[in-house]
Amino acid sequence: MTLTANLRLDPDRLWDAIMAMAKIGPGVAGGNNRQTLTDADKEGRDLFKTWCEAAGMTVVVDQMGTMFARREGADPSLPPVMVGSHLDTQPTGGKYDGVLGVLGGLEIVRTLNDLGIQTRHPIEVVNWTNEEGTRFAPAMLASGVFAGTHGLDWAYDRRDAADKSFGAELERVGYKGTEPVGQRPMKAFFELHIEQGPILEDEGVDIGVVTHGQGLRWLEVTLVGRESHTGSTPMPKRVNAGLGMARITDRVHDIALRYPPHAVGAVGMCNVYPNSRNIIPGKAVFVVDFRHPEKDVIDAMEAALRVEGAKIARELGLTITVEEVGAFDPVTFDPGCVEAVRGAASKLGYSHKDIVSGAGHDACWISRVTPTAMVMCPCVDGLSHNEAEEITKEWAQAGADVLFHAVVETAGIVER
Ligand code: HGY
Ligand code: MN
Ligand code: MN
Repeated sequence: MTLTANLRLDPDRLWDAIMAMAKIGPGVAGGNNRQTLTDADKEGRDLFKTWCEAAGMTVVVDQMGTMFARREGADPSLPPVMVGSHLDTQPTGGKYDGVLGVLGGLEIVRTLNDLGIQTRHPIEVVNWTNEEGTRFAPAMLASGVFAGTHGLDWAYDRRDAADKSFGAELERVGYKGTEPVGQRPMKAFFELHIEQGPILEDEGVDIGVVTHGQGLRWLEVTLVGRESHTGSTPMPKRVNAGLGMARITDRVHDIALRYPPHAVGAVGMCNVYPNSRNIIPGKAVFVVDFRHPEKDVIDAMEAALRVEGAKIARELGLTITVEEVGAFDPVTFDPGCVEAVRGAASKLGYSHKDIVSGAGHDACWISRVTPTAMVMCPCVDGLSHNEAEEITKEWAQAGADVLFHAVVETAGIVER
C-alpha cells in the first residue's frame, strides 16, 4: 500500500509551529539568535519535546544532547526511518534554517496520527545538537560524533568564546542524555532544508532533489606580530598582524575565484588583539571557510592559502600558524533515498530538479552510517544566515509534502 497523491500535510499547522518556535530566542531584526546550548536553545528543545509527547511519541536524548522522538511502527524490531535537522541557529539566523526540517518531521507524525496510518518501520524525528558550529566549532558536531568522525570527549571539550565547554553547557541546560552516541539503529535518514542559495527560486522550481553535498574546510589562521603605538611607531617599524589578516582575507577571495564556477571562500570570523583603537594589533586569529564539490579542489585551495599566507606573513615579519578546525569531504547521497524524494515530487506534481547542497547539513555526516537523502525548498533571494531569511508557506508545504511521502514510502504502510 502506498500513500495516494491527495494525502498532504496540514500547511497551516506546520507554519504555526514554525512561527511558535521562532518566538524563542528572537534576534534583533526579525530572525533568531537561538545558539546551541543557550537558555533559548533549552527553551526550544523543551517546546519540541512537549509537542512530540503530545503527538504520542517517546523522546530519548543521547550523550551529545541529540533528541530522538519515536513513533512506533507495526514491528518495533525494525530499524526506524529517521527524519529531522536542527533547532539551533546562527547569532543572526533565520526562522527556517534547520527548524523547517525538524518541525516538518513532527508534522509527518501529526498527520499520520490524524489519518490513523500505521507504518511498518518506526519513525523517529531528530533534533541534532550544534549543527551550526557557530558557538562551538566545528559545525554538525553531534551528527559528526554519531557518524564516528569525532570522539565524545573531544566534542565535550569544544570551547566557546567565553571558554565554556560544550560538555559543561550540555549539562547546564539539562540535555546531557545517557544513551551512547551512534548506536541507535537506522533504516534511512531524510532531511528537509531550505536551499540557502538562489538556484531554486531563480529557476522557479519548487523542490531540490539533493544528490550531493559539497565539501567544507575551516582553517584557523593565527598571525603574531608586535603590539605598538599607532601614533608614534614609524611605518617601516610596524609588525602589524591586522594588516596580515586583511591581505590574507583578500587572497582567500582570489584563491576561490581561481576555481570557477563552484569554489567559494571567505573569512567569516576574525579577531584582532588587543583590539584597541590606538594599538597596532599584535595578534590576529581568523577562520577561512573553503568549499567545493570536489575534494582535490579544496586541497588545492588549502595548499595555496598555506603557501601564499606564509609569504604574506614573511613580508610583514609575522609568524603564522594554520590549523584545520572543521572539515568534511563532498558527499554523494544514497540513490535509493534520492529516488524516493524524486518520485514523491513527481507523484505530488511539484516541479523539481537535482541539486548539490552548497551548505553543510547533518545529513552529510549521517550519510556515512545509513542511506540518506535531502529535500530542499527555495528561500527568498537565496538568503540565509541572515535574519531576513524568508520562505513562503507554499514552499514549506511543498517541501514537507515531499518529505512526508518519501519517509512514509520508505517506512512502509500496514494495511488496515
Ligand atoms: O556551515 C554550514 O554550511 C551549515 O550552515 N552549518
Ligand atoms: Mn541548517
Ligand atoms: Mn545554518
